[in-house]
Amino acid sequence: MATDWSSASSGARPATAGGRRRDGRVDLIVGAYTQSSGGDQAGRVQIRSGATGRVLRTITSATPMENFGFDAVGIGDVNGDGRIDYLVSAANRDTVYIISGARP
Ligand SMILES: [Ca+2]
Repeated sequence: MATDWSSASSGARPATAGGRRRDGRVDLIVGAYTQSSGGDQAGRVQIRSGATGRVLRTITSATPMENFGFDAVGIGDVNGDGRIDYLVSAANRDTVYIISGARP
């Protein structure tokens, strides 16, 4: 199945989110570091289903020019809660976030 990443907005950079679903597919994490819904070029990331491309979760920066999502990747379950966690960089702040896979 081909996935259209144009809906992920500008600066889209997909990577595997880690972990494998029961159907054998892996979800994707898509960083859109120039996306501006939370502030001018604040950036955002989306977790998308590897099976359908459907958005499972969106995390949006509210810090203008942060470029959140420049790098985004699944890093396994680092806090032991059974859910895959994520590492996301914000290029213009020299900051790296570790984000829990648990829903807020
Ligand atoms: Ca976890």
